[in-house]
Amino acid sequence: MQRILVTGGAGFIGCNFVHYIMGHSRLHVTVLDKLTYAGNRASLAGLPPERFEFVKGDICDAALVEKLTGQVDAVVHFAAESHNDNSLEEPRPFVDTNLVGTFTLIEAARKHGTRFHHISTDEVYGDLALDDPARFTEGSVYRPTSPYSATKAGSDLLVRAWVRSFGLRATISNCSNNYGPYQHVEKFIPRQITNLLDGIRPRLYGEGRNVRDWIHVEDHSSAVAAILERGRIGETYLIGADGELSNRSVVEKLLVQVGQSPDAYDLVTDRPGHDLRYAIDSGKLRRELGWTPRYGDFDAGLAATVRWYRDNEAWWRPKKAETEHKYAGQGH
Ligand code: NAD
Ligand code: TDX
Repeated sequence: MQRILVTGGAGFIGCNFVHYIMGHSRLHVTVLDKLTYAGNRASLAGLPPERFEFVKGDICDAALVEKLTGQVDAVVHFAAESHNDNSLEEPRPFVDTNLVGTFTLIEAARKHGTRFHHISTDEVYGDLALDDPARFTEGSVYRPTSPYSATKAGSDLLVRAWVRSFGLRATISNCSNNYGPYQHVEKFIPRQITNLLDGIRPRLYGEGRNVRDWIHVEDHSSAVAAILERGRIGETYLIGADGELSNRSVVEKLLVQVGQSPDAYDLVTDRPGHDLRYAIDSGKLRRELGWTPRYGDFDAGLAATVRWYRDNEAWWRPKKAETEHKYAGQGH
C-alpha cells in the first residue's frame, strides 16, 4: 500500500489519523473534505507537502469520488455529519452525507477494486441500562436511536451488503467516544473545557448520569492503522479502551483539574431520546490484531487535552460564539 484517500480528514478524528499515519508510515495521503462547519483546514497544517494533498469536495460528488478513488490503494472513510444534537434539529445532511456519501464511495471502490475501511460508531447498537454488566460486541444487535446513529447504522449495512454482494474488500470499525486535540467545541469535553476557560459553568444534560466509554483519539488512530494493515476483509472490529465514566464524573474531574469546586456545574434541558450508556468490549481487536491502547490514564489524557485547548485558543475561538448561540436556542 502506497497511497490512501482519507475522507473527512479536516475533522476531529480524521485529522488526528492523518497526522498519526503520516508520522508512522511512508504513505502518501490525499484528504477529501467538504470543509463543513466541522472541518478546519488548519488542523492539517505542517504535514510534509511531498506526501500530502488536500482536495476540497463532497463525498456525494460521484465524478470526483470516482477519480480520487482510482488514484489510491485504499480509502479510509471518516467523513460524516457527526453530532447528535444537530441531527435532532436538522436530519437531512445526515441522510445525504452518511448514507448517500457512503454509497457514493463504495460504488467507486467497487468499480476500482479499492480496499475500503469504514469508520463507524458504537451508537449503532443503541444504549445499555446503567446497571447492565453487558458491553457491546461485534455480535450485538443494531438498535440505533437518533437520526445520527440511524444513518451511521445504515451506512454500516451498505458496506456489509457491498462486501457480500459485490466482493468489496472492506472492513468496518465501531469506536466509542473519542476525546483529544482538534475536537469541535460543540462536543461534550471541548465544550466544557472552553466554557471553563471563558468563566462559564459546565452544562450537564438531564442529571448527568449518562455514561460514555472514553478513548483517546490517538488510540483510535492506532487501531484503525492496525485494521487497515492486518484486518480480515469483511470483518467488523469494535474499538474501545475500557473508559466508562458518567458525564457528571467527567465534569467533576475537569473542575478539579482547573482548581474549582467539583459541584460548580449546571444541569440543563436533557437531549431528547438521550442514550443512557455505551460500553465497548474490544477483545476481538486486541486478540486478533494485538492492539492495545496507550492512553490508559484518562485523568492524564484529560489534563493534556485541557492544556491543548488552553494553548490553541486561535484554533477554537472562531467557532465558540456561534456554537453557544445554537445551544442557547435548544435550551442546552
Ligand atoms: P467531525 O464532525 O469532527 O468531522 C467530520 C468531517 O467530515 C469534517 O471535516 C467535515 O467537513 C467532513 N464532511 C462532512 N460532510 C462531508 C461531505 N459530504 N463530504 C466531504 N467531507 C464531509 O467528526 P469526527 O468526530 O471526527 O468523526 C469522524 C468519524 O468518526 C465519523 O464517521 C463518526 O461517525 C465517527 N465516530 C466519531 C466518534 C466521536 O467520538 N467523535 C466516535 C466513533 C465514531
Ligand atoms: O453540553 C453538553 N452536556 C452534556 O451533558 C454536551 C454537548 C453533551 N452532553 C452529554 C451528552 C452525552 O451523554 O455528554 C455526552 C457526550 O455528548 P457528545 O459529545 O454530543 O457525544 P455523543 O452524543 O455521546 O456522541 C459522540 O460519540 C459517538 C460523537 O459525537 C459521535 O460522533 C460518536 O459516534
